Amino acid sequence: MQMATWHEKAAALKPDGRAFIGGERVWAKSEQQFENLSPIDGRKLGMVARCDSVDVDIAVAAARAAFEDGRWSGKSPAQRKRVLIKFADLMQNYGQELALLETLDMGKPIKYSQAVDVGGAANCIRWYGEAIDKIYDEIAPTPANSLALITREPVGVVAAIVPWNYPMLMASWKIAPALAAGNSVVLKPSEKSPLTALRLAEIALEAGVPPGVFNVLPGYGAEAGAALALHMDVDCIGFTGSTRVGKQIMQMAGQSNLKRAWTELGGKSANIVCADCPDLDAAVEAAIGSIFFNQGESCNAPSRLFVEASIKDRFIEKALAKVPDYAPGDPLDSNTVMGAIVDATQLKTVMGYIESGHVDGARLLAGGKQVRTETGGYYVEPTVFDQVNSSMTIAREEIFGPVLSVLSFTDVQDAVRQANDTPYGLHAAVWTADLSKAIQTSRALRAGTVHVNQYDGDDITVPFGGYKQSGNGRDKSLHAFDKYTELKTTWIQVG
Ligand code: TXE
Repeated sequence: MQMATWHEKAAALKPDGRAFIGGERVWAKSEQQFENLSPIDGRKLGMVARCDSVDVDIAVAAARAAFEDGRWSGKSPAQRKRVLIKFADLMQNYGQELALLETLDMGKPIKYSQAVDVGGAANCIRWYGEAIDKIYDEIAPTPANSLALITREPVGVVAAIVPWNYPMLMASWKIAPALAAGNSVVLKPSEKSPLTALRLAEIALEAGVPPGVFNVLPGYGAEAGAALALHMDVDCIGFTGSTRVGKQIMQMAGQSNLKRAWTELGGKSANIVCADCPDLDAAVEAAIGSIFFNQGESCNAPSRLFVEASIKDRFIEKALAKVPDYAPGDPLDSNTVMGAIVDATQLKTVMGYIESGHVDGARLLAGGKQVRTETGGYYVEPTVFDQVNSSMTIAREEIFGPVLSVLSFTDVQDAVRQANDTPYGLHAAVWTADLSKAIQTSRALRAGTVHVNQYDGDDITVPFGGYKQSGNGRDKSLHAFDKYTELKTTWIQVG
C-alpha cells in the first residue's frame, strides 16, 4: 500500500481552533473567531477562538482552582514525572500530525518540524519530567539550636506567552519546567501559529495532566496576551517574543501584581571568524546554515558575520557557493531546507530591511528578492549583504528573515567592540585556533551563549537566554526551575 504524501495528509487535516480551558475545547465567550491562513500557499486552515480578558479570567480561575486543590501541585514529583514522560511519548506518537500542523501554520520545512520541533519539544517535556524527582532541597548551615530548611515551592499560576517561530518548542521550554515543578499553566500561543499548542493541551490531558492544570488560549497579543500580563491572579509570566512587547510585559507585571516576569527577546548575534580559524569550511557552513535555518526566523540567528579583513574575500567566495543550497521550496517537500516566511506582515518587514540595506549603501551579493510561486505563499531568497557597517539599520535591528550582513574587523579587540555595539546580547561566536584568544574573546562578548568553533552546539542541558535587551532569566537546563519556583526558608527551633 502506498503511503500518503505530506500534501495528502495536509488535505485531510481538520485543525480544531477552539481554546482549551479546564480540560475542554471551548470557543471564546464572545464567540469571536479569527481566520487561520497558511503562509505556504494562503490556504485557510480554519477558524480560531479569539480569546479576550473574559476567557483569561475563566482560564486563570480554572488554573487557580487546580493549583489550590492539589490535583497536580500536590502530587509527588515521581507521580508528575510519570505523567510528563507519558506526555512526551504521546507527542512522539502524534509526531506526524504535530509536525504537519506546525509546518502548515508557520511555514517551516516539514523535515525540521519533525526532527527539531516535535523531537525537541518532546525531549524537553521528557527531560524536565525525568529531572523533577532527582532534585533535593537544602539545609542551611545555621547554629546547632536551629534547623533551617530551604525548599522550593511552585509559584502557582504561570502564564506563558510564546511566539510563532518555534511554536511548540518555545511552548515546551516554558510549560515543561513549570508543570514539572507543580504549577498550573495558561499558555497563549501567537495568533500566527496557534494550532500545535492547542493539540499539546489535548495530548497532555490524555497523558494524565488533570483538567485545569494546562490551559491554552489562542488570541491576539493586545487582548488575551495583555489580559494575562495584567491579571492580578497570575503569579508568574514567561514570555518569548519581541523586545518591544517584552518591555510592555515587564511594565504590565509592575502595574498589576508584580508577578514574576521572565523574558526571552530579540537578538542580533555576532559570528566572529578570525584569520586563524581552524576549519574555514566548517565556519562557512555554520555561518550560512545558521542564518538561513528556519528562514532566518530565529532569535539566535548569527545575522552579523564579522570576518577578519585578511580572509574576507576568500570566505565570501566560499559562502556564496553555498547560498543556492538554501533556495526556498515547498515546505511539505521532505527535501526542502528553507520554507515560507510566517505571514504577509513579516514578509513586508523583511523586504523593508532589504530595501534599507540598499539605501544605506551595503552591497548585495546574493538574493534580495521575494520568490513568487504559482501556489502563492510568502518566500524570500537567501540574501547576503557585504560592506555593511555597524551604523546601518540591517546591522542594528533584528530582521527575523533570511538576510546576512557581512562586516569586517582588523583585530579581535575591534571585533569584540563591534560585536558588543548592540542593545542585544543573546548569542555570539568566535572561530580561532588560539585557545587563549578564544577564551578571552568569549569572556569579553556580552551574550548569554558564546560558541567557539561551532554555531549549532545546543541541547536541553544548557541555559538559553540573553544579556541586555535580549531579556532576563533563562529557559532550559535546571536553571529554568528558578523561574517557576519560590524559595522558602523554614527556621525551626531545636531544643
Ligand atoms: O512578535 P510579538 P511579532 C521579533 C522579530 C519579529 C518581531 C515581530 O524581530 O520580526 O518580533 O514579531 C504576544 N501583550 N520576534 O509581532 O508581537 C503575541 O500575541 C501581551 C523575536 O510576532 O512580540 C505573541 O504571542 N502579549 C522573537 C507574542 O507576544 C503580546 C520571536 C510575540 O509577539 C502583546 C518572535 C501585548 N501587548 C518575534 N503583543 C524571539 N525572540 O524569538 C503581542 N503579544
